Amino acid sequence: MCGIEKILELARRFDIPQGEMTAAPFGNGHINDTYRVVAEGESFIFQRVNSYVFPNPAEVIENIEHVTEYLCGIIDKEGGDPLRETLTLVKTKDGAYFTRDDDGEVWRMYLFIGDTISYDLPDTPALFELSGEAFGRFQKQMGGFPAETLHESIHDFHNTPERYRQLMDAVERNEAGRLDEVEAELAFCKQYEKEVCTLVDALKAGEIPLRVTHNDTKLNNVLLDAKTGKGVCVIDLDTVMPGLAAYDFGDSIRFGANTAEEDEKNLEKVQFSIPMFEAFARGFLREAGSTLNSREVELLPMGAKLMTLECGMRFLADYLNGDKYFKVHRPGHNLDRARNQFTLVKRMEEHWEEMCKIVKNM
Ligand code: ADP
Ligand code: GN1
Ligand code: MG
Repeated sequence: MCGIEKILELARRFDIPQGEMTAAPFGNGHINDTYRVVAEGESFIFQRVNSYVFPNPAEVIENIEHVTEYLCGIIDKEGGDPLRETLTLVKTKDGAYFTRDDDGEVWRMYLFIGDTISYDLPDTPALFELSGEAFGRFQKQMGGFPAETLHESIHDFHNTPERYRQLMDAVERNEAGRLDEVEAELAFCKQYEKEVCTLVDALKAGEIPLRVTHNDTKLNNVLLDAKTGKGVCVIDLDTVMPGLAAYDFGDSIRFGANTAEEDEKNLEKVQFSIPMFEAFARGFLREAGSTLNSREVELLPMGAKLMTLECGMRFLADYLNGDKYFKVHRPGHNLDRARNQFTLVKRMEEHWEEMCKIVKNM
């Protein structure tokens, strides 16, 4: 993290009121450094893009520029408010969409979307249904976007067999010397060596199409209206890339149908909530359902299972690599997260028939 003085100096390069200005850390993201800047009473989100995670931050911002411009047009046509319903990048005084600090790190700014809440646990199925609607709508709105114009901001981001391979690489290297602690977790992952290929195999076989997807659809990446709870804006567009519908559906379920937070250490609290699953599926399919084929719908529960397993494998690999990717706030944080995700996979398996039936009946 940088000192506040330095952040204010960087923020002043942007085309915002230049009088009294404050900055404070904001939100619970695992990747970027996020601050709320208040300039003469007007709020902005100011972020240092994580250059370890995104080796080419300029390309990430170019993607966001194109995606938000496109969404702006769609929202306008639908009679909505583009300044509230999608992110708006703020330009620097020189007309650029980002600036670099002395270390070469990239900083960008967005309009702050006020009177909204982002949750780390959904309060009720009704609220989670609204989040499902928001991500389903995002997928529908992006339906006509020329996918080939997007940079692949992280190569093989949700390629689950590749994530499995990266975990095995991390095991091989044992960089942080932590391998002895994770025997049980590794044995758990190895049971899924074949199953991790299910979604990419369905894509290769032509059963399901590549779409423009968000790829990071956790609940705190959608802003909900503070009064009505309605989904206002899908944020965190760094990973918008070609992907599968099951990725977006699955990642939301991974986060929101867990009865505990993602890093809860008491694994008895980690249960799979069928009412949450059902509510999200209803909201998501209400918006995106008409654009999905029957095999895509059928594979949504598999998306939930594989995104949860994959995220657990990513946390575990990062633990073995010495916590370089995800921000950690305590020793063993990534291992706690991995154990939590693997417990959730087990819980999903206990509810598997029910999950498939719910989706089928929709
Ligand atoms: P990360 O990639 O680290 O998760 P995000 O872009 O998701 O970073 O931002 C972190 C948090 O900041 C979000 O969860 C949300 O609470 C808040 N946030 C981000 N953008 C905005 C915005 N434009 N308006 C209001 N809050 C925002
Ligand atoms: C990261 O950026 P954030 O905190 O919304 C990660 C996701 C993981 C998630 C786990 C770019 O999401 O892929 O699922 O943490 N984002 C990136 O909480 O790797
Ligand atoms: Mg985020």
